[in-house]
Amino acid sequence: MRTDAPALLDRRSHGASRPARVGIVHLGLGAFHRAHQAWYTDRVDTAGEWGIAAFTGRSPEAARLLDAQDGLFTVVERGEGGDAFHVVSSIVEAHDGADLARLSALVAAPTTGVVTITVTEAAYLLGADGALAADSAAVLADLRPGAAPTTMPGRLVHALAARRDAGVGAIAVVSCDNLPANGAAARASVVGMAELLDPALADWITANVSFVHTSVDRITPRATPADSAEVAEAIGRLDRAPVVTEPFTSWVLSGDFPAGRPEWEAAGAVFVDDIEPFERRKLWLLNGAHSLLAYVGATRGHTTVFDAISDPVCQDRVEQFWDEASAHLTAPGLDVGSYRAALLDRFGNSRIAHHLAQIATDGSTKLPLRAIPVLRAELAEGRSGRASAGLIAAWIAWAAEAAHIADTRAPQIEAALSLSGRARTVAMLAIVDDDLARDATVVDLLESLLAATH
Ligand code: CS2
Repeated sequence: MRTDAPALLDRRSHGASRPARVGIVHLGLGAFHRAHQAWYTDRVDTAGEWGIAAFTGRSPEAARLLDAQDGLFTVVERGEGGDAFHVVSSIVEAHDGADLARLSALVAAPTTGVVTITVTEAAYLLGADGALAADSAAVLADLRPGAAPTTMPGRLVHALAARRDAGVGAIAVVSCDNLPANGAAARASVVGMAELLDPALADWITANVSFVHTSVDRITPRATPADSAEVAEAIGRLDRAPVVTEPFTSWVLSGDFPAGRPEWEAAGAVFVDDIEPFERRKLWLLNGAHSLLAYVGATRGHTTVFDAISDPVCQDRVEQFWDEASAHLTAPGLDVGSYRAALLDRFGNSRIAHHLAQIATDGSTKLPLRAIPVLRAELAEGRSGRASAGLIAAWIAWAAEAAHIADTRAPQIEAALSLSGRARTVAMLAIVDDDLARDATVVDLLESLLAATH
Protein backbone atom coordinates (compact mmCIF):
# COMPACT_ATOMS: atom_id res chain seq x y z
CA MET A 1 0.00 0.00 0.00
CA ARG A 2 1.33 3.41 -0.91
CA THR A 3 1.24 5.77 2.02
CA ASP A 4 3.52 8.63 1.00
CA ALA A 5 1.85 11.75 -0.40
CA PRO A 6 2.63 12.60 -4.04
CA ALA A 7 5.48 15.06 -4.62
CA LEU A 8 4.77 18.72 -5.28
CA LEU A 9 4.39 19.83 -8.90
CA ASP A 10 7.67 21.10 -10.29
CA ARG A 11 8.98 22.30 -13.61
CA ARG A 12 11.62 19.64 -14.12
CA SER A 13 9.35 16.64 -13.63
CA HIS A 14 6.68 18.32 -15.72
CA GLY A 15 9.21 18.17 -18.54
CA ALA A 16 8.75 21.86 -18.94
CA SER A 17 10.91 23.18 -21.70
CA ARG A 18 8.79 26.19 -20.91
CA PRO A 19 9.40 29.92 -21.02
CA ALA A 20 12.28 31.09 -18.99
CA ARG A 21 11.97 34.61 -20.30
CA VAL A 22 9.49 37.07 -18.86
CA GLY A 23 7.52 38.92 -21.53
CA ILE A 24 4.41 39.74 -19.51
CA VAL A 25 4.09 41.30 -16.07
CA HIS A 26 0.78 40.65 -14.36
CA LEU A 27 -0.78 42.52 -11.44
CA GLY A 28 -3.37 40.63 -9.36
CA LEU A 29 -2.40 36.99 -9.04
CA GLY A 30 -5.81 35.43 -8.46
CA ALA A 31 -7.64 32.36 -9.72
CA PHE A 32 -9.26 34.26 -12.59
CA HIS A 33 -5.91 35.33 -14.06
CA ARG A 34 -4.62 31.80 -13.89
CA ALA A 35 -7.75 30.29 -15.49
CA HIS A 36 -7.82 32.94 -18.21
CA GLN A 37 -4.80 34.96 -19.41
CA ALA A 38 -2.23 32.46 -18.07
CA TRP A 39 -4.18 29.64 -19.74
CA TYR A 40 -4.32 31.44 -23.13
CA THR A 41 -0.62 32.28 -22.95
CA ASP A 42 0.27 28.72 -21.99
CA ARG A 43 -1.51 27.40 -25.06
CA VAL A 44 0.14 29.69 -27.60
CA ASP A 45 3.62 30.62 -26.35
CA THR A 46 5.48 27.71 -27.90
CA ALA A 47 8.67 29.74 -28.39
CA GLY A 48 8.83 30.62 -24.69
CA GLU A 49 9.09 34.38 -25.14
CA TRP A 50 6.07 35.38 -23.13
CA GLY A 51 6.56 33.96 -19.69
CA ILE A 52 4.47 35.71 -17.04
CA ALA A 53 5.84 37.31 -13.88
CA ALA A 54 2.78 37.62 -11.66
CA PHE A 55 2.48 39.90 -8.63
CA THR A 56 -0.16 39.50 -5.93
CA GLY A 57 -2.36 42.37 -4.91
CA ARG A 58 -3.86 41.54 -1.55
CA SER A 59 -2.77 37.98 -0.74
CA PRO A 60 1.00 37.38 -0.83
CA GLU A 61 0.27 33.78 0.16
CA ALA A 62 -0.80 33.05 -3.43
CA ALA A 63 2.73 33.89 -4.65
CA ARG A 64 4.35 31.74 -1.98
CA LEU A 65 2.24 28.71 -2.89
CA LEU A 66 2.92 29.07 -6.61
CA ASP A 67 6.59 29.79 -6.14
CA ALA A 68 6.99 26.55 -4.16
CA GLN A 69 5.77 24.64 -7.22
CA ASP A 70 7.81 26.59 -9.83
CA GLY A 71 4.77 28.64 -10.89
CA LEU A 72 3.01 25.51 -12.17
CA PHE A 73 -0.64 24.84 -11.39
CA THR A 74 -3.52 22.77 -12.71
CA VAL A 75 -6.53 24.21 -14.48
CA VAL A 76 -9.50 21.93 -13.83
CA GLU A 77 -12.14 22.49 -16.49
CA ARG A 78 -15.32 21.35 -14.83
CA GLY A 79 -18.08 20.47 -17.28
CA GLU A 80 -21.40 18.75 -16.65
CA GLY A 81 -19.87 15.56 -18.00
CA GLY A 82 -16.62 15.52 -16.01
CA ASP A 83 -13.30 17.25 -15.37
CA ALA A 84 -10.36 17.88 -17.69
CA PHE A 85 -6.94 18.69 -16.19
CA HIS A 86 -4.25 20.89 -17.76
CA VAL A 87 -0.99 21.78 -16.05
CA VAL A 88 -0.23 25.39 -16.96
CA SER A 89 3.38 26.54 -16.95
CA SER A 90 3.21 30.07 -18.36
CA ILE A 91 3.79 31.73 -14.98
CA VAL A 92 7.55 31.74 -14.54
CA GLU A 93 7.81 34.05 -11.53
CA ALA A 94 5.34 34.73 -8.70
CA HIS A 95 5.94 37.60 -6.28
CA ASP A 96 4.40 39.50 -3.42
CA GLY A 97 3.09 42.72 -4.98
CA ALA A 98 5.03 44.65 -2.35
CA ASP A 99 8.26 43.66 -4.14
CA LEU A 100 8.52 46.95 -6.01
CA ALA A 101 12.16 46.43 -6.92
CA ARG A 102 11.39 43.27 -8.90
CA LEU A 103 8.25 44.80 -10.40
CA SER A 104 10.17 47.85 -11.61
CA ALA A 105 13.07 45.80 -12.96
CA LEU A 106 10.72 43.63 -14.99
CA VAL A 107 8.55 46.46 -16.32
CA ALA A 108 11.74 48.28 -17.32
CA ALA A 109 13.19 45.25 -19.16
CA PRO A 110 13.24 45.54 -22.96
CA THR A 111 11.92 41.98 -23.26
CA THR A 112 8.73 42.88 -21.36
CA GLY A 113 6.06 44.04 -23.80
CA VAL A 114 2.81 43.65 -21.92
CA VAL A 115 1.40 44.35 -18.44
CA THR A 116 -1.92 42.62 -17.70
CA ILE A 117 -4.15 43.52 -14.77
CA THR A 118 -6.84 41.68 -12.77
CA VAL A 119 -7.31 43.58 -9.53
CA THR A 120 -11.16 43.84 -9.39
CA GLU A 121 -13.26 46.86 -10.27
CA ALA A 122 -12.86 48.73 -6.98
CA ALA A 123 -9.05 48.73 -7.12
CA TYR A 124 -8.99 51.25 -9.98
CA LEU A 125 -10.01 53.82 -7.34
CA LEU A 126 -12.14 55.80 -9.77
CA GLY A 127 -14.83 58.23 -8.66
CA ALA A 128 -18.31 58.55 -10.17
CA ASP A 129 -16.86 60.98 -12.73
CA GLY A 130 -14.50 58.29 -14.04
CA ALA A 131 -11.38 60.09 -12.74
CA LEU A 132 -9.00 58.83 -10.05
CA ALA A 133 -10.54 59.48 -6.62
CA ALA A 134 -7.65 61.68 -5.53
CA ASP A 135 -9.09 62.20 -2.05
CA SER A 136 -9.51 58.50 -1.25
CA ALA A 137 -7.48 57.24 1.71
CA ALA A 138 -5.64 54.69 -0.44
CA VAL A 139 -4.52 57.31 -2.97
CA LEU A 140 -3.52 59.78 -0.26
CA ALA A 141 -1.44 57.06 1.43
CA ASP A 142 0.42 56.35 -1.83
CA LEU A 143 1.12 60.05 -2.30
CA ARG A 144 2.84 60.48 1.07
CA PRO A 145 6.50 61.36 0.45
CA GLY A 146 8.65 58.25 0.61
CA ALA A 147 5.62 55.92 0.82
CA ALA A 148 5.88 52.49 -0.79
CA PRO A 149 2.78 52.42 -2.97
CA THR A 150 0.18 49.74 -2.25
CA THR A 151 -2.52 50.57 -4.83
CA MET A 152 -2.58 49.21 -8.38
CA PRO A 153 -2.06 52.64 -10.00
CA GLY A 154 0.58 53.58 -7.42
CA ARG A 155 2.61 50.44 -8.06
CA LEU A 156 2.26 50.60 -11.81
CA VAL A 157 3.27 54.27 -11.96
CA HIS A 158 6.32 53.43 -9.86
CA ALA A 159 7.29 50.68 -12.31
CA LEU A 160 6.54 52.75 -15.43
CA ALA A 161 8.86 55.44 -14.12
CA ALA A 162 11.62 52.82 -14.18
CA ARG A 163 10.77 51.97 -17.80
CA ARG A 164 10.90 55.61 -18.80
CA ASP A 165 14.24 56.05 -17.00
CA ALA A 166 15.62 52.96 -18.74
CA GLY A 167 14.75 54.50 -22.11
CA VAL A 168 13.12 51.27 -23.20
CA GLY A 169 10.03 52.69 -24.89
CA ALA A 170 6.41 51.85 -25.42
CA ILE A 171 4.48 49.06 -23.71
CA ALA A 172 0.88 47.77 -23.61
CA VAL A 173 -1.20 47.76 -20.42
CA VAL A 174 -4.13 45.35 -20.68
CA SER A 175 -6.92 45.61 -18.13
CA CYS A 176 -8.75 42.30 -17.71
CA ASP A 177 -11.24 43.52 -15.12
CA ASN A 178 -15.02 43.69 -15.47
CA LEU A 179 -15.29 47.38 -16.21
CA PRO A 180 -16.77 48.96 -19.31
CA ALA A 181 -14.02 50.61 -21.37
CA ASN A 182 -11.54 48.99 -19.00
CA GLY A 183 -8.57 50.32 -21.02
CA ALA A 184 -9.80 53.87 -20.51
CA ALA A 185 -10.41 53.08 -16.83
CA ALA A 186 -6.84 51.84 -16.46
CA ARG A 187 -5.58 54.96 -18.23
CA ALA A 188 -7.62 57.24 -15.96
CA SER A 189 -6.36 55.43 -12.89
CA VAL A 190 -2.68 55.23 -13.86
CA VAL A 191 -2.31 58.61 -15.60
CA GLY A 192 -4.38 60.19 -12.80
CA MET A 193 -1.95 58.85 -10.20
CA ALA A 194 1.09 59.92 -12.24
CA GLU A 195 -0.29 63.46 -12.57
CA LEU A 196 -0.38 63.73 -8.80
CA LEU A 197 3.13 62.32 -8.40
CA ASP A 198 5.05 63.60 -11.40
CA PRO A 199 3.29 65.41 -14.26
CA ALA A 200 6.19 64.81 -16.68
CA LEU A 201 5.83 61.09 -16.06
CA ALA A 202 2.09 61.38 -16.77
CA ASP A 203 3.00 62.87 -20.17
CA TRP A 204 5.44 60.04 -20.85
CA ILE A 205 2.79 57.44 -19.95
CA THR A 206 0.22 59.12 -22.17
CA ALA A 207 2.65 59.05 -25.09
CA ASN A 208 4.15 55.59 -24.52
CA VAL A 209 1.57 53.31 -22.92
CA SER A 210 -1.12 51.69 -25.05
CA PHE A 211 -4.11 50.98 -22.80
CA VAL A 212 -5.85 48.03 -24.44
CA HIS A 213 -9.59 47.36 -23.96
CA THR A 214 -10.71 43.81 -23.26
CA SER A 215 -13.81 41.87 -22.38
CA VAL A 216 -12.89 38.78 -20.37
CA ASP A 217 -15.12 35.87 -19.51
CA ARG A 218 -14.65 32.64 -17.61
CA ILE A 219 -16.57 31.70 -14.47
CA THR A 220 -13.94 30.77 -11.90
CA PRO A 221 -15.16 30.09 -8.37
CA ARG A 222 -12.72 29.65 -5.50
CA ALA A 223 -11.10 26.21 -5.39
CA THR A 224 -11.55 24.05 -2.28
CA PRO A 225 -9.31 21.48 -0.47
CA ALA A 226 -11.39 18.75 -2.14
CA ASP A 227 -10.26 20.11 -5.51
CA SER A 228 -6.58 19.72 -4.52
CA ALA A 229 -7.25 16.14 -3.50
CA GLU A 230 -8.95 15.43 -6.82
CA VAL A 231 -6.04 16.98 -8.76
CA ALA A 232 -3.49 14.88 -6.84
CA GLU A 233 -5.44 11.78 -7.78
CA ALA A 234 -5.67 12.80 -11.46
CA ILE A 235 -2.14 14.05 -12.14
CA GLY A 236 -0.19 12.14 -9.54
CA ARG A 237 1.41 15.30 -8.13
CA LEU A 238 0.52 17.56 -5.28
CA ASP A 239 -0.84 20.95 -6.39
CA ARG A 240 -1.52 23.43 -3.60
CA ALA A 241 -2.89 26.03 -6.02
CA PRO A 242 -5.26 24.42 -8.53
CA VAL A 243 -7.87 26.50 -10.31
CA VAL A 244 -11.36 25.21 -11.04
CA THR A 245 -13.19 26.81 -13.94
CA GLU A 246 -15.94 26.19 -16.45
CA PRO A 247 -15.09 24.84 -19.94
CA PHE A 248 -16.36 28.07 -21.57
CA THR A 249 -13.90 30.90 -22.07
CA SER A 250 -13.85 34.11 -24.08
CA TRP A 251 -11.46 37.01 -24.53
CA VAL A 252 -12.21 39.96 -26.80
CA LEU A 253 -9.49 42.63 -27.18
CA SER A 254 -9.13 45.96 -28.92
CA GLY A 255 -5.97 48.05 -29.07
CA ASP A 256 -2.29 48.19 -29.97
CA PHE A 257 0.65 46.23 -28.64
CA PRO A 258 3.67 48.40 -29.47
CA ALA A 259 6.15 45.91 -28.01
CA GLY A 260 4.52 42.73 -29.35
CA ARG A 261 2.29 40.12 -27.75
CA PRO A 262 1.59 36.39 -27.75
CA GLU A 263 -0.63 35.14 -30.53
CA TRP A 264 -3.59 34.72 -28.18
CA GLU A 265 -6.00 34.40 -31.11
CA ALA A 266 -4.49 30.95 -31.76
CA ALA A 267 -6.22 29.91 -28.51
CA GLY A 268 -9.50 31.60 -29.42
CA ALA A 269 -9.04 35.24 -28.37
CA VAL A 270 -10.74 37.67 -30.75
CA PHE A 271 -9.43 41.09 -31.80
CA VAL A 272 -12.06 43.68 -32.78
CA ASP A 273 -12.15 47.38 -33.66
CA ASP A 274 -15.18 48.25 -31.55
CA ILE A 275 -15.37 46.38 -28.28
CA GLU A 276 -18.23 48.29 -26.64
CA PRO A 277 -21.12 46.08 -27.85
CA PHE A 278 -19.31 42.95 -26.62
CA GLU A 279 -18.46 44.34 -23.21
CA ARG A 280 -22.01 45.55 -22.70
CA ARG A 281 -23.43 42.18 -23.64
CA LYS A 282 -21.15 40.50 -21.13
CA LEU A 283 -21.44 43.03 -18.30
CA TRP A 284 -25.19 43.38 -18.52
CA LEU A 285 -26.28 39.84 -19.36
CA LEU A 286 -23.72 37.73 -17.50
CA ASN A 287 -22.55 39.97 -14.70
CA GLY A 288 -25.91 41.71 -14.26
CA ALA A 289 -27.66 38.35 -13.93
CA HIS A 290 -24.95 37.20 -11.54
CA SER A 291 -25.54 40.16 -9.25
CA LEU A 292 -29.30 39.67 -9.46
CA LEU A 293 -28.92 36.00 -8.51
CA ALA A 294 -26.49 36.94 -5.73
CA TYR A 295 -28.97 39.27 -4.04
CA VAL A 296 -32.35 37.73 -4.89
CA GLY A 297 -30.94 34.22 -4.50
CA ALA A 298 -29.32 34.88 -1.12
CA THR A 299 -32.50 36.53 0.16
CA ARG A 300 -34.38 33.38 -0.91
CA GLY A 301 -31.94 31.16 0.99
CA HIS A 302 -29.75 29.92 -1.86
CA THR A 303 -25.98 29.47 -1.67
CA THR A 304 -24.69 29.01 -5.21
CA VAL A 305 -25.50 30.28 -8.70
CA PHE A 306 -26.68 26.78 -9.61
CA ASP A 307 -29.09 26.69 -6.63
CA ALA A 308 -30.44 30.13 -7.48
CA ILE A 309 -30.94 29.60 -11.22
CA SER A 310 -32.73 26.33 -10.45
CA ASP A 311 -35.36 28.36 -8.55
CA PRO A 312 -38.05 29.43 -11.07
CA VAL A 313 -38.60 32.71 -9.20
CA CYS A 314 -34.93 33.66 -9.62
CA GLN A 315 -34.80 32.49 -13.22
CA ASP A 316 -37.88 34.55 -14.00
CA ARG A 317 -36.24 37.66 -12.52
CA VAL A 318 -33.15 37.00 -14.63
CA GLU A 319 -35.22 36.64 -17.81
CA GLN A 320 -37.03 39.91 -17.09
CA PHE A 321 -33.74 41.69 -16.54
CA TRP A 322 -32.37 40.19 -19.74
CA ASP A 323 -35.44 41.27 -21.72
CA GLU A 324 -34.92 44.82 -20.51
CA ALA A 325 -31.17 44.84 -21.20
CA SER A 326 -31.53 43.11 -24.58
CA ALA A 327 -33.61 46.00 -25.90
CA HIS A 328 -30.38 48.04 -25.77
CA LEU A 329 -28.08 45.35 -27.25
CA THR A 330 -28.87 45.84 -30.89
CA ALA A 331 -25.43 46.01 -32.54
CA PRO A 332 -25.00 43.52 -35.39
CA GLY A 333 -23.37 40.20 -34.60
CA LEU A 334 -24.23 40.06 -30.90
CA ASP A 335 -26.67 37.16 -31.29
CA VAL A 336 -28.21 37.91 -27.92
CA GLY A 337 -30.61 34.96 -28.12
CA SER A 338 -27.84 32.37 -28.34
CA TYR A 339 -25.79 34.23 -25.74
CA ARG A 340 -28.69 34.10 -23.27
CA ALA A 341 -29.30 30.41 -23.95
CA ALA A 342 -25.60 29.67 -23.40
CA LEU A 343 -25.65 31.63 -20.13
CA LEU A 344 -28.54 29.54 -18.81
CA ASP A 345 -26.47 26.43 -19.53
CA ARG A 346 -23.40 27.93 -17.87
CA PHE A 347 -25.29 29.03 -14.74
CA GLY A 348 -26.98 25.62 -14.74
CA ASN A 349 -23.65 23.72 -14.57
CA SER A 350 -24.43 21.69 -11.43
CA ARG A 351 -20.77 20.83 -10.85
CA ILE A 352 -19.58 24.44 -10.48
CA ALA A 353 -20.11 25.66 -6.91
CA HIS A 354 -20.01 29.40 -7.53
CA HIS A 355 -20.93 30.99 -4.24
CA LEU A 356 -23.39 33.86 -4.30
CA ALA A 357 -21.50 35.46 -1.40
CA GLN A 358 -18.41 35.82 -3.64
CA ILE A 359 -20.42 37.62 -6.33
CA ALA A 360 -22.29 39.77 -3.79
CA THR A 361 -19.09 41.57 -2.75
CA ASP A 362 -18.50 45.18 -3.82
CA GLY A 363 -22.07 45.77 -4.99
CA SER A 364 -21.53 49.52 -4.70
CA THR A 365 -18.93 49.29 -7.48
CA LYS A 366 -20.62 46.56 -9.53
CA LEU A 367 -24.19 47.92 -9.74
CA PRO A 368 -23.17 51.18 -11.45
CA LEU A 369 -21.69 48.98 -14.21
CA ARG A 370 -24.32 46.22 -14.32
CA ALA A 371 -27.71 47.77 -13.41
CA ILE A 372 -27.51 51.56 -13.75
CA PRO A 373 -26.68 51.70 -17.50
CA VAL A 374 -29.71 49.53 -18.29
CA LEU A 375 -31.96 51.57 -16.01
CA ARG A 376 -30.74 54.81 -17.56
CA ALA A 377 -31.26 53.44 -21.09
CA GLU A 378 -34.81 52.46 -20.15
CA LEU A 379 -35.57 55.86 -18.64
CA ALA A 380 -34.19 57.54 -21.76
CA GLU A 381 -36.78 55.65 -23.79
CA GLY A 382 -39.60 56.68 -21.48
CA ARG A 383 -39.94 53.32 -19.73
CA SER A 384 -39.70 52.66 -16.00
CA GLY A 385 -36.76 50.21 -15.99
CA ARG A 386 -38.59 47.98 -13.57
CA ALA A 387 -36.28 44.96 -13.91
CA SER A 388 -33.01 46.89 -13.59
CA ALA A 389 -34.48 48.93 -10.72
CA GLY A 390 -35.39 45.50 -9.32
CA LEU A 391 -31.68 44.62 -9.21
CA ILE A 392 -30.97 47.75 -7.16
CA ALA A 393 -33.91 46.98 -4.87
CA ALA A 394 -32.61 43.42 -4.46
CA TRP A 395 -29.22 44.79 -3.40
CA ILE A 396 -30.83 47.12 -0.85
CA ALA A 397 -33.03 44.34 0.55
CA TRP A 398 -30.04 41.98 0.74
CA ALA A 399 -27.81 44.60 2.42
CA ALA A 400 -30.51 45.34 5.00
CA GLU A 401 -30.50 41.68 6.07
CA ALA A 402 -26.82 40.79 5.54
CA ALA A 403 -24.78 39.82 8.59
CA HIS A 404 -21.64 41.12 6.90
CA ILE A 405 -21.24 43.43 3.90
CA ALA A 406 -17.97 42.92 2.04
CA ASP A 407 -17.71 46.18 0.13
CA THR A 408 -15.06 48.85 -0.20
CA ARG A 409 -17.80 51.35 0.66
CA ALA A 410 -19.21 49.43 3.63
CA PRO A 411 -19.13 52.50 5.94
CA GLN A 412 -21.37 54.49 3.55
CA ILE A 413 -23.68 51.49 3.16
CA GLU A 414 -23.95 51.07 6.92
CA ALA A 415 -24.68 54.78 7.36
CA ALA A 416 -27.40 54.60 4.70
CA LEU A 417 -28.92 51.50 6.29
CA SER A 418 -29.08 53.22 9.66
CA LEU A 419 -31.77 55.49 8.18
CA SER A 420 -35.31 54.28 7.67
CA GLY A 421 -38.07 54.38 5.07
CA ARG A 422 -37.67 56.55 2.00
CA ALA A 423 -34.56 58.30 3.35
CA ARG A 424 -32.82 54.95 3.51
CA THR A 425 -33.78 54.08 -0.07
CA VAL A 426 -32.54 57.48 -1.29
CA ALA A 427 -29.24 57.13 0.59
CA MET A 428 -28.63 53.63 -0.80
CA LEU A 429 -29.49 54.71 -4.34
CA ALA A 430 -27.15 57.71 -3.97
CA ILE A 431 -24.27 55.29 -3.33
CA VAL A 432 -24.72 53.77 -6.78
CA ASP A 433 -26.02 56.86 -8.61
CA ASP A 434 -26.19 60.28 -7.05
CA ASP A 435 -28.31 61.81 -9.83
CA LEU A 436 -30.93 59.09 -9.88
CA ALA A 437 -31.32 59.48 -6.13
CA ARG A 438 -32.82 62.90 -6.90
CA ASP A 439 -35.36 61.41 -9.32
CA ALA A 440 -38.59 60.98 -7.34
CA THR A 441 -40.08 58.57 -9.91
CA VAL A 442 -37.15 56.19 -9.61
CA VAL A 443 -37.24 56.40 -5.81
CA ASP A 444 -41.01 55.69 -5.88
CA LEU A 445 -40.38 52.64 -8.04
CA LEU A 446 -37.68 51.35 -5.68
CA GLU A 447 -39.95 51.93 -2.71
CA SER A 448 -42.74 49.90 -4.27
CA LEU A 449 -40.34 47.12 -5.29
CA LEU A 450 -38.88 47.01 -1.79
CA ALA A 451 -42.37 46.94 -0.25
CA ALA A 452 -43.15 43.94 -2.46
CA THR A 453 -40.12 42.01 -1.16
CA HIS A 454 -41.50 42.04 2.40
C1 CS2 B 1 -18.90 37.70 -11.18
C2 CS2 B 1 -17.71 37.61 -12.15
O1 CS2 B 1 -17.95 37.92 -9.03
C3 CS2 B 1 -18.59 38.50 -9.92
O2 CS2 B 1 -18.97 39.65 -9.80
O3 CS2 B 1 -20.00 38.26 -11.84
O4 CS2 B 1 -16.53 37.33 -11.49
C4 CS2 B 1 -17.96 36.57 -13.25
O5 CS2 B 1 -17.95 35.25 -12.74
C5 CS2 B 1 -16.94 36.67 -14.36
O6 CS2 B 1 -16.95 37.97 -14.89
C6 CS2 B 1 -17.22 35.65 -15.46
O7 CS2 B 1 -16.47 35.91 -16.58
